[in-house]
Amino acid sequence: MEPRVMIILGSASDFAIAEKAIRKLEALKVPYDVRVASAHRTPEKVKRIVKESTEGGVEVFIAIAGLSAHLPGIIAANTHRPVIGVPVDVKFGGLDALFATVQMPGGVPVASVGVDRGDNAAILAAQIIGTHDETMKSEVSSMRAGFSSKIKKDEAGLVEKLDGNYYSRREFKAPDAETDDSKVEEPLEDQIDVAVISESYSEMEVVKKTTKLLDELNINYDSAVVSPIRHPEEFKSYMEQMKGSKLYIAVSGPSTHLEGAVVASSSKPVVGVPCSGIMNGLDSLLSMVNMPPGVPTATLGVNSGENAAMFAAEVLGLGNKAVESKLLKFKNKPSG
Ligand code: C2R
Repeated sequence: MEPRVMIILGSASDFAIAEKAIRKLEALKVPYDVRVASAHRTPEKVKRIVKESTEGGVEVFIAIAGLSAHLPGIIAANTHRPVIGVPVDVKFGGLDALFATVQMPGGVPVASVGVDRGDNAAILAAQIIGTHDETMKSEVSSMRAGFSSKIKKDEAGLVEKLDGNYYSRREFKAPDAETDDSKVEEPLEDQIDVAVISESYSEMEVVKKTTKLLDELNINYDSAVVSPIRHPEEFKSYMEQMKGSKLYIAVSGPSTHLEGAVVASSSKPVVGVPCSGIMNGLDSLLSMVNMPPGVPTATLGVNSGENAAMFAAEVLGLGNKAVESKLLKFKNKPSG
């Protein structure tokens, strides 16, 4: 069995976070390997692992590092496969590692998950592999199907503890089934691979950076402005129309409700681009990246529309040779 996911730790001291990833990869039946190598202490070892793993068929890299986390960036510099970074809380609640992981320059994306969220990195890796592997896709969708029964059980346990005089319980009708967009009966004739969604025209400049590069990379996409807060029904019907797409890119402003709504409606990978409406985008970045366990967002740097397109190409390139070779040509072009 060859590893499909390569986990690299900056130090053995990050192992508690790696264990969370390992447990999820085991549950989702994804073959993986685990190595310790540091961009600061052993850069040649990092390069060797990344280059040989890429040639050997590893599909996704997970880089786990704290402090000045340059490891994910160095991995991304040496592969055209998707790299997921997990910032570790060693100091400052992990903010130092988060910024180092997520704020990559244009052309070299690292998708960050929340601080210490090794579990979400593993789920995201499985979602990425699921874009071209049906078995993996259904593993992720069965995992998500377990959310309803878990929440029902957790709620029942909590309700048992409530005994206030004014506590009065109301009964509700059974909810509709949660969405599962992993099953599309008929592949659409003019299949859209990527849906680029934003919630307001204020994010249009960032959206344009994404769609321009998707065009250059010959990736077919749809692009729409739909707000799940202002027009929830319109949002629902757009997601329904796009359910054949392989992944979503959510370009999201303050409070990032859009990205949260897309993640809630889909078991496919959701690439998130936080935008700098207020607080220079810090609020958007933090609310986007720190998703709860089970529902990751592949978060890129603030306003990094271009990196969203590059990351999408890395993901789609796993199952599409034409996208992969276009991406390789693009990456090898001297940059200005
Ligand atoms: P030690 O416990 O080995 O001193 O490491 C590691 O990921 C760890 O969280 C302390 C922290 O330093 C981090 N580290 C990096 C890198 N190498 C080690 N961020 C790197 O290359 O980016």
